[in-house]
Amino acid sequence: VKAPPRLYYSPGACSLAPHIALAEIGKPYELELVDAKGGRKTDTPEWRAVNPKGRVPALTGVAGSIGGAAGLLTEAHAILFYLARTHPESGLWPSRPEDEARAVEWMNWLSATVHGMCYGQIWRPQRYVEDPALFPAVRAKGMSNLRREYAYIESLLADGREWAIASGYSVVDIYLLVFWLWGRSVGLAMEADFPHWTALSRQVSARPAARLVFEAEGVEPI
Ligand SMILES: N[C@@H](CCC(=O)N[C@@H](CS)C(=O)NCC(=O)O)C(=O)O
Repeated sequence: VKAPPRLYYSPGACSLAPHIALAEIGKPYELELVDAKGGRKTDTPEWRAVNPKGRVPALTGVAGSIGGAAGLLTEAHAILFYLARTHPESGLWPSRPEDEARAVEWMNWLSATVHGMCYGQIWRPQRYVEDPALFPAVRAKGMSNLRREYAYIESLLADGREWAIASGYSVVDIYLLVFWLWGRSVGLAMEADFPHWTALSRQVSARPAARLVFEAEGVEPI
């Protein structure tokens, strides 16, 4: 019998998305806490021996290797894809190629531009410049980049669609919920300025899976 997958996570981090996907799927899984806000335990030799990237999320039990623990899968996008794709009954991954391509399009952009660039600048300015005196300027630029990308997300969701991609509820909506929560945590007026995105995020967060995970990670519900 195959051991249940273990998700390495930090409360409220992007690992929240695969955590909700696991809860949606409803099969047994294990959790291992890597860090509670601050990023210290992610950048230790112990954790890098497991995940050389020094980040969360990571999922066990997937054939292959990225140079750390055998069978470890990293990248929120890849983990969401894998979980949804291996549990077609969950309906979390679309089946038509054009919908699949849209899901990849959303998740790649959210991961690289919104997370990697904007939140990297806001939360990890030391990745961009050495001089701490310049951190406030990097953070400010990150916030203005974020506002532009968030306005763009809102404009896409304002066309009357119920979910991010045409085929219905998917891992993309779960991923979008994480970015909604992060917007709230950096002080954006999410309800007032992003009403369509807020409606979508409320639909996700009202589901039993998200409620369970909010409770488990101590995330304030929407
Ligand atoms: N590209 C990766 C980024 C993962 C990432 O940056 N995770 C954050 C939490 S949201 C993290 O582990 N930060 C700790 C650190 O950078 O030390 C993904 O999408 O999974």
